[in-house]
Amino acid sequence: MEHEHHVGFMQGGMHHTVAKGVALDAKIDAVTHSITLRVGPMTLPANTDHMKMAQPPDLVWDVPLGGWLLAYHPRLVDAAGNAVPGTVLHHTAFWNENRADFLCSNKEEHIFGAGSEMTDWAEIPGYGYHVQKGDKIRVETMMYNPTPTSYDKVYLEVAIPYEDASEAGATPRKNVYPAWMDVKSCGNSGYDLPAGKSEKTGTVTVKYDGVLLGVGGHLHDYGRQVVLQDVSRNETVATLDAKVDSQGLLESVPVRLFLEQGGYKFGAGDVLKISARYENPTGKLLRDGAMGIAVGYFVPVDDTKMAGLRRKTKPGHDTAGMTHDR
Ligand SMILES: [Cu+2]
Repeated sequence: MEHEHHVGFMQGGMHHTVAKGVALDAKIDAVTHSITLRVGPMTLPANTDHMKMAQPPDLVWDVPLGGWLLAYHPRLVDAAGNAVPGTVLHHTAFWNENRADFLCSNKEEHIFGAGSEMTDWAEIPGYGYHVQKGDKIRVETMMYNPTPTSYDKVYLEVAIPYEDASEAGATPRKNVYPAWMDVKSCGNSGYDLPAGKSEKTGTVTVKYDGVLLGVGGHLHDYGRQVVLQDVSRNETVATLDAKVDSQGLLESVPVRLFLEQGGYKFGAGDVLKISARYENPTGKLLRDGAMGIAVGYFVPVDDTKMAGLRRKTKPGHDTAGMTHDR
């Protein structure tokens, strides 16, 4: 099987210094049915951008059970357990190396992501992301520190409630597939952010009938708005206006749910258009400074069609701590 370079969410084309001693630890609490992944420790000097910061290597989590991952609750803490502001997380991205993305088969299935806004992915009752025991989840994390305070021994923790299908009394969930609808279409997500106002648009084509349960957005600092449209139906699915602070730094992007209407219907062949608006007040082009992604959960009408997205683990990707220099 030929080796393909995976198209990274964020590190494609970049050459970062790799931070030493950063490991991935997984703790499973069988009583509360929650797994906590912990990436660290990381040293974050004050006033350091993401290009200059030494970055954690890609780390791989071996899923210890078959069943469903239900939610993702990220937070940043120091060695003493004190909260560290989310603003130092440039972003983290989880990828299932055993599956292809349903919108962009050149990419691995991107199951979770968060940036400075520390998006909490809440559980949607009745639904979950299906995993098989031994699935390899690659965790990419990029840090920065725009604040005047240095942070030492920082850990990124992500709590993941789960349902173990092998347990007596386990409640099967309906499968959801994370949908990353990107202004870069199926290419690398990052792009150069020009000074001033700018807008970028891209399209992706849905290949399956199904519904979108809801949609949120992923932007970087100075991002203002994400719009998702179904061009084939001439409809606007959602317009998401970001909350930013007085400097234009990103605080949050809202989430729109379509649960009450049974989800927003997509048909196989529908072309989706994504637009991201930015207002960069710095007066300079920020290299690889922007992303614009509408993110939602997709539920196909016929789940059996999604089995074709499973693939064998690529050779050379089974070692925690390996880095990808592209
Ligand atoms: Cu990003």
